[in-house]
Amino acid sequence: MEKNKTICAISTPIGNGGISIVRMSGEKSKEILQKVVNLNVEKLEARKLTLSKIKTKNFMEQALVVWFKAPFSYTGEDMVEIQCHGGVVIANGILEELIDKGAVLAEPGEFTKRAFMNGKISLDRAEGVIDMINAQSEEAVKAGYNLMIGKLKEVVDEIQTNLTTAQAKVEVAIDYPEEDIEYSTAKEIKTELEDAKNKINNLLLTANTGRIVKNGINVLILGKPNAGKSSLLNALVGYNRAIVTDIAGTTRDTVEGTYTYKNMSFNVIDTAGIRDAESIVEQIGIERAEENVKNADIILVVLDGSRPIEPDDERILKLVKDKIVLYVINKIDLPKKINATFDKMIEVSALRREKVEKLKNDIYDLVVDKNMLTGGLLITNTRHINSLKKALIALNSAIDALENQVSLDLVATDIKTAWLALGEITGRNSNQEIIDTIFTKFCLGK
Ligand SMILES: Nc1nc2c(ncn2[C@@H]2O[C@H](COP(=O)(O)OP(=O)(O)OP(=O)(O)O)[C@@H](O)[C@H]2O)c(=O)[nH]1
Ligand SMILES: [Mg+2]
Repeated sequence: MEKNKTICAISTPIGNGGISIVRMSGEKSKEILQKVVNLNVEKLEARKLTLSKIKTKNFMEQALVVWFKAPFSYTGEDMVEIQCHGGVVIANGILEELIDKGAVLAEPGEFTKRAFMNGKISLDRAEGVIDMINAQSEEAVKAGYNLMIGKLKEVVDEIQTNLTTAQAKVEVAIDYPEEDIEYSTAKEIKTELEDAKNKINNLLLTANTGRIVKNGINVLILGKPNAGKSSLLNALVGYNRAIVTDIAGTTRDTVEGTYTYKNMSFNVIDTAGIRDAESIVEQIGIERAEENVKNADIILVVLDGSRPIEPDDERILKLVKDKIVLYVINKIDLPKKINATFDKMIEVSALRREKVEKLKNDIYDLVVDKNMLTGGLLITNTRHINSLKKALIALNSAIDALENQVSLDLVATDIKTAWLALGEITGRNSNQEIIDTIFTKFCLGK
């Protein structure tokens, strides 16, 4: 990224629509705008839409233009937005014109990256922006919003204040080495550190819910051939996603589909029926099915209700122990022959789409901790989890050193380490590589 270049990009999706927005940010925004409009840009009031003709190499357009004066813009720089008629040709033509007049095409996420670089938003808040855009469910939007408006930053700043307070007390004690650290001072330091620790632990408690809110809940379907797994996938996603036949061994590879239920997103994975495979292709499919077990948040073990439990079923029952499992007795429209009951089970007919809503509700209840979905802050990002854990380890070590009166220098070092780990979250002290990786996940024009 060249900081002083003026960048531009189309911020709306490419395609036909009512309006497209072309954005520009940097020192030369206004100067470049002047070259494409037929009004005097010096007379433009900041943040006010004005209708103007736009002249490009090959066509004229009429559009709304707005300029933002630094630092009162998204990026913190002078910015221009051109709201033109939707359509690939118009937006591209205007973009090319801006480039021709001196702007350069922005990299993905560069507007937000500049906002971060110019101190407009912290790194975690920028990540909230990506999460909002990529959200697959309303719960994911809520989580992204909280991050974007700075709820995590607020807590992280508070924890860092705890640490700074503790650190100041440690430093004073270090400066007077001839006296033993007073009991009351040690206690005050410990209180700050414990307070910080509690806040971190509370954040980490939300991480599992945060993960499933952001990425969706992984629902894995396992069962012997012909149990009706693919039919169940189709019933859940609401259309014929997977091929269904009465030939055992129809599904060879994993097939994925998604649905939303109660504002959460669910990723369903249908797999090859598990049995002693006849072909190598089927065998590989079965191995894939088995590999998916560890990433599943819940496993639906599909059993054919019109047949007794068979050795192939038994193999699956062994595979899923230690996981959250819902036993789905399928084909209840046929005479019941199955001779087993399970703690968590549901009877359905995938073919007739019967009890599908109840199934969705059971899945939801088994996986989602509703107390966590009260609109509060959730930790949704592995990067944040890692930094919090790093800070926690350092804090435990600091508390340990303090309690055992090891050395105050050690306490100070540990507190510093914790402080730095937390600073990675907000970007107070993140390295450039991490920052670059975060922003490349953005889309163009944001
Ligand atoms: N009567 C009845 N038949 C069903 C039901 N669900 C599935 N079937 C039938 O069972 C057969 C197998 O269904 P699939 O969904 O392909 O089964 P599968 O478990 O995916 O099978 P593989 O991919 O071979 O492992 C098909 O003929 C389906 O129509 C049901 O609820 N009732
Ligand atoms: Mg199948």
